[in-house]
Amino acid sequence: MVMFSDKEEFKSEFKAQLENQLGKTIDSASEFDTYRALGSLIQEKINKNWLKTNQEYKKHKTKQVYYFSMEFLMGRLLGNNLLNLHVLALVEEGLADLGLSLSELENKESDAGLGNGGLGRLAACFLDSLASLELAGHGCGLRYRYGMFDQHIIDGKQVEFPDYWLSKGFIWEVRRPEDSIEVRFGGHVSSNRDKDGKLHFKYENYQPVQAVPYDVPVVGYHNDTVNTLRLWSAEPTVEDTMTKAEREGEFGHFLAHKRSLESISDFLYPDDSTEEGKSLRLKQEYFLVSAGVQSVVRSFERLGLPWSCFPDKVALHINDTHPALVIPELMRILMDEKGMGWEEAWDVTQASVSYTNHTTLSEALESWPVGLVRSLLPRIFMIINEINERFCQALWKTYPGEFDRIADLAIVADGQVKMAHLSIVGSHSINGVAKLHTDILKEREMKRFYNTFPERFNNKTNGITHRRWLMHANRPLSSAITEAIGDRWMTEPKELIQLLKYKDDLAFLDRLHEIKQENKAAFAHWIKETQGITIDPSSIFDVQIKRLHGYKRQLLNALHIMHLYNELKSDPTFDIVPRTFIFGAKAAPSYHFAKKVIQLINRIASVVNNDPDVRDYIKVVFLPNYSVSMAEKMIPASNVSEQISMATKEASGTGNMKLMMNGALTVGTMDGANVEIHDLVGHDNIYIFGLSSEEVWDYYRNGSYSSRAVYDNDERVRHTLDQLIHYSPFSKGERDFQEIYDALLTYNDEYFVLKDFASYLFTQRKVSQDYQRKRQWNLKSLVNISQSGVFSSDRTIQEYAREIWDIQRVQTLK
Ligand code: 26W
Repeated sequence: MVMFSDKEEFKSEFKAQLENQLGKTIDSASEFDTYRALGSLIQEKINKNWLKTNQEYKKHKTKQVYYFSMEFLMGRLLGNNLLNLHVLALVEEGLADLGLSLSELENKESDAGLGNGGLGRLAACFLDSLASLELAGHGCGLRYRYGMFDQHIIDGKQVEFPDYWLSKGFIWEVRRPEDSIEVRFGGHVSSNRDKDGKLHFKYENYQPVQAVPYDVPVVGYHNDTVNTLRLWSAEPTVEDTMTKAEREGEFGHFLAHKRSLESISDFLYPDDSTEEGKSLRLKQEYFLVSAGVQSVVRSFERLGLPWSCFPDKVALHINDTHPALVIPELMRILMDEKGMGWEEAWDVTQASVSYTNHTTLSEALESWPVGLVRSLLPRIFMIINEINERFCQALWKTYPGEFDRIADLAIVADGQVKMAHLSIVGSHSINGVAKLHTDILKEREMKRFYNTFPERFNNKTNGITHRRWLMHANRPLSSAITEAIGDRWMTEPKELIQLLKYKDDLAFLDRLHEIKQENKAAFAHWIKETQGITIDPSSIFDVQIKRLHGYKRQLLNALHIMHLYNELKSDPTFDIVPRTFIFGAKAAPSYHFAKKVIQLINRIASVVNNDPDVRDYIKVVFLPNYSVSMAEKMIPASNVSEQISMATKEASGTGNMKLMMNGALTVGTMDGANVEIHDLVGHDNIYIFGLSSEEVWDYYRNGSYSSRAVYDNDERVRHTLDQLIHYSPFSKGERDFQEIYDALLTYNDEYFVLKDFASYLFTQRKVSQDYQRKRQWNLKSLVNISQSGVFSSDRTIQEYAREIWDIQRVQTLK
């Protein structure tokens, strides 16, 4: 589609938009006005293809994938939409003619921060790849009024503020009240048999809630595909409101009632690793699932096909277990509303649903108390029980007398509904997110399920969209790549491998270096403007950007910086390559230990950055409120990527891929997708350290790890740890970090931080030495960029499309 025939046409349409939509001129409009006008102008253009895409899908009865996720961490959309629509340069130049800067306008958009971290951002990358590959795949999520909390650092500590991202409106969404769906909670279910002996269920006295969809277009790259991200918002139904008002006769009651229903889509739970078991969260999950599945069933019915065709036309994917109620909800609709029998409904459900597991942390495994599920979702509970009964009976046939095994696999046990078990039993495909992670699922965490259903398990190593994370975030690098190898890599990211031709080309390696330096200078400028901190672009930019969690071991990084500080203080001739340590990390508000680590990092920053003896050599910056848009500024400027989780715990990681693609070198453990990065780039182009997964398991098995022994034997460890609690620049004589000290020593260091300390130090020294050998370093960086195409989410999505969803590219759109 040609959007604007040239720059002049864009300029006049843009000016007209400002006048007609906002009643402003270029001179009277604020920057936000111009952002809004530009956004709506682009949205109007998108609409044509949006309609056309939907019509084509309908006409060809194309199989549709619905990606159900409690999180979509979309970030900003303006820049990416312009890129995908092929008008980025034209718009940028047009705006410049009018005295406006596109990047300034982009900064006016609030991040759509509807996710916690990896899982939510993966969902967003997947949507971009689906549309870009002309695949019919849509997102199904919640329209939280408050997204991921806004993090402030006050007195060195994390303080959470609400993220009211909708305050100035979300220009990309379209409210579609005509597609609203009723979702029901509570009440009672009664059953009766008809004259043929068939059971019928009657659901009464329930609380109805209206689910109103807000659709966001998902624009494909240089094609005409526009898919949909459908976000549901909770509202009271009109009838319910009227009867309540009538009955109670008081306005206050009505308002309270309205608020309580709306609260279902009020906020994103800010915890990405511990399952809290709160009833509002269960309401959110069922609300998403019920609205989504009902609306999918509606569209399927419009095709006029028999129900047995449902799995040929629909794939329902669940992003972790949070939307696992898709399984009983589809069963409910097929049986209670469409009159299907159990077996038939079960076959359709199982053939349609597939499930991705994103973590093996036991505290993250969702389970709901039976009493809660029964009272909140009585009919769904009956169906889950029946699924469980039938599953256990089938197990009994295969494994007669094996009570232990059956109890272990049951969906309902010990008064809990186990969502992972429900997801596995109700899906035809179960995947992990990196090779190592999938092996751990098969051989350990889900071993008994794997033995029962080996054909269902498969791996889909994660990926990231190279359009947002390279083409848009790092335009200078992107141009240099295109000058060198042409532009095929943009649609075939594996073509980045062609860059290896330049491994001996000094001029090209220098060019890479210059680009990195320019990005670092721009980032340093941004830090100065926003944080008031001066950082030196000639120092190594070392970044650790991810949620704060014990297993991710930001603490290991922090202890290393304390150690460097001590070395510099005790030996002024200590040979050190200047480094800037940059952190971005949010802690779950209830995760006390993680918050302590944030406080420690901020304490280290204030000590190090203010000490004239060391501040020219090391700097520490903790950037508050890490987000997608901040990541886009940091990643292109990074030299070193910290991926230092305790082996076995990081399912995949995706930040590791973004940083690699932008030429940063990984310091990492053999965990998650680091293993695959290592296998691709080779040992010389990555800095691997620490225990392997096998070694971690060995320690678990023989219980022989003693952090106290490490402390006793390693003077560096002892000195650094003592500084946490004894008088030191870091403790300031207070007990702020006692808990960290205790976790490491009294509680035997759950994540092997001390065990890996020596190896980490050694590796970091090597990093510093290597960084000084510019040519070799640039070569390593080149190898990383060259090999990063494998980690494009286009590759990942092609695998899902072929091996799980059975969908093909929609060529008819061309
Ligand atoms: C119920 C609380 C809760 C919420 C979210 C538990 C667990 C989660 C997610 C599964 C956590 C998560 O985001 N996992 C991350 O998923 C990424 C995408 O697959 C991986 O790259 C990360 O390694 C994994 O930690």
